[in-house]
Amino acid sequence: MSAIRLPPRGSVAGLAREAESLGAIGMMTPRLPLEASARDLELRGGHLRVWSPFFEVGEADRLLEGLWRDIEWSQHFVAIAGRRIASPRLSAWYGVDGAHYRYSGHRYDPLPFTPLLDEVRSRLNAEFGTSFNSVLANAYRDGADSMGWHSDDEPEVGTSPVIASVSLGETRRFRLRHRKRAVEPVALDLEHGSLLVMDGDTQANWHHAVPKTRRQVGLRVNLTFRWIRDLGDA
Ligand SMILES: O=C(O)CCC(=O)C(=O)O
Repeated sequence: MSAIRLPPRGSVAGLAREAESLGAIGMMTPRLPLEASARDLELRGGHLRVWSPFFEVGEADRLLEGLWRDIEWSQHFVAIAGRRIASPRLSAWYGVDGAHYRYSGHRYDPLPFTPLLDEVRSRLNAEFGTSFNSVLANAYRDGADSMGWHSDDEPEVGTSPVIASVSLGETRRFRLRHRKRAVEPVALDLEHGSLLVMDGDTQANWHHAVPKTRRQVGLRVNLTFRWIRDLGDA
């Protein structure tokens, strides 16, 4: 654990705004905690909601340490221009039986949820009335780790998926750009203990990325919870 540079303690700056219901999104109707620090970002053909913080700092520290320790991290591969490239971050795919996930030409079979992942999943499902049954965990070890432009639009997640993204550890910039480049891009700094929910047609209309940074940054763990619709191939 000594190799992990944990984020400084102290409160995570939040944006005070009264939370209100997200309303019906797809088949799910999230209920938001009234005390949340939330802000909405209405995008052209998409919608984001950010809670910063969602987890108070002690809880976020506990999750960061425990997830870094417990998750079976490995390097995934992405296909770029016909070449198989090692993704510059560590990842792991967890889910219920049958929650297979395919991207860049590879099928990932789910590992069973660790207790901590299940704790976070249960918390989100209880807060929002969602049915998240899988999560892609990502570890960005330093500023050289990154994720390129993509959208979470694999057929398994259906149309207009709700993606809940938990960030723990170092703040990293999250960028979005519209598929039609004329639309103004968006950038968010995702802080320790924050939650970003992307819903509506965000995945259909926007790409997102976590670029490399020259800043001296340590570990960031990110969890993107999804609902895999088709569990038929368990
Ligand atoms: O690390 C993040 O904030 C985003 C991760 C992501 O977009 C993905 O893994 O699909």
